[in-house]
Amino acid sequence: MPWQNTVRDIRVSVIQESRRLSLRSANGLNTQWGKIRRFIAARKNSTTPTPSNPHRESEWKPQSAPELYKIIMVGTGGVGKSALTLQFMYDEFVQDYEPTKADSYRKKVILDGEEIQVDILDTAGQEDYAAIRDNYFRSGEGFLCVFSVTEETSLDACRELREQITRVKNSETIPFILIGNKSDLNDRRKISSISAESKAYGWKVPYIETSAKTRENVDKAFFDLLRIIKESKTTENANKSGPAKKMSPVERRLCCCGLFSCR
Ligand SMILES: Nc1nc2c(ncn2[C@@H]2O[C@H](COP(=O)(O)OP(=O)(O)OP(=O)(O)O)[C@@H](O)[C@H]2O)c(=O)[nH]1
Ligand SMILES: [Mg+2]
Repeated sequence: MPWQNTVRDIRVSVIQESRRLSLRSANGLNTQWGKIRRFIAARKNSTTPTPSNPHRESEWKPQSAPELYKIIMVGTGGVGKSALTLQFMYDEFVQDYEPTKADSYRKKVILDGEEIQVDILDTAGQEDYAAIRDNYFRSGEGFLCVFSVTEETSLDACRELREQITRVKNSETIPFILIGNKSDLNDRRKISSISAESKAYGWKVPYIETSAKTRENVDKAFFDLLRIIKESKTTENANKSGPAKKMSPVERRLCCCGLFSCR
């Protein structure tokens, strides 16, 4: 029957075509697998370690980013927070007074032989911005609380700010330095070094007198705070890892066999 022949011919050609296709895709797959296998082998044997090559991980020493230290400048308006920050950042004294809203700066410095990155948040001293202080304070690791030695009320403002900081951070031992700025204006001085020192002593924090104008003690103020932050980070990390857990003899045995976590 002619139509039966036609159907048989179609069936044969379909079978032939599908065999040809499956052979081709199998070859293609083989080729792909070959490529992938060769790629993996090459990566395994590669002598140049790369971050994405897990097989050379032990030899790969990535350049770790410098550790970040977050400093916040606080103090009432006009005491010299911005002037101190700009002197530390760019070695420049800004004579004009322009009230700050909030400015942040970042600088790489060498702290006791180790490169670190300092983030400085220069906050607004003006009362208009007092409501947003809590949010800033939460992110800070250390505080330079600045008052002007020529302005009596500015030291009282530091007391209030310290209370706010210790409340927000829920800690009395937060890295904090009391800064008496404008020490170059000695003839206009209203707050003696002794009274500021005794205030700082009561808070168990250091006291440093600075001048953003002459640059006196500017680096000292920032670097002393960075050292205190460093110490506090070290203590925090040590506390996190906690004291070595005492193991029972059974646990010790299991630990030796790898059946119990030794940490
Ligand atoms: N003589 C002298 N003037 C200073 C010193 N530090 C700051 N000033 C001046 O005091 C004024 C206020 O300084 P700023 O640094 O803008 O004060 P601030 O604390 O940032 O003020 P806010 O941004 O409003 O909180 C400016 O005219 C500065 O030039 C200093 O050590 N000595
Ligand atoms: Mg300012």
